[in-house]
Amino acid sequence: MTQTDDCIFCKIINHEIPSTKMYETENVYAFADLNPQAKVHALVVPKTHVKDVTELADKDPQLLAEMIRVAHTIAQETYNGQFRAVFNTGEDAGQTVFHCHMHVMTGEKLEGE
Ligand code: IU
Repeated sequence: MTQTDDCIFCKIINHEIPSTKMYETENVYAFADLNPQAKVHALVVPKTHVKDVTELADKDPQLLAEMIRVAHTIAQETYNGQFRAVFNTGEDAGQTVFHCHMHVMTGEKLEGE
């Protein structure tokens, strides 16, 4: 079994599990979070399996930059281009799915910090 065989986000990227697609490039997939914390809440994920954003930054910083551009595009398409981006990194920080993902919240004026 490879690392990706039991990864739910790899299955979403491969369309083995359905998702509501919000944006896609050759390297990045974005879909609606099932438990939205804002009017628009996307999960932006690299199509290659890396466990978190620190691994991605080490292995492929350009792909990390592409994820930011995808977030900006989603925010432009659904709101005024402004968005909140969160990477939960590690169990103690609230990461529950160990395939790197950026929470992108937008679509409204957000409360809090
Ligand atoms: P976290 O940063 O690992 O805690 O975020 C995981 C997110 O993935 C969380 O917001 C879930 O609602 C979301 N999610 C999803 O949208 N679809 C799924 O099948 C699963 C989790 I599992």
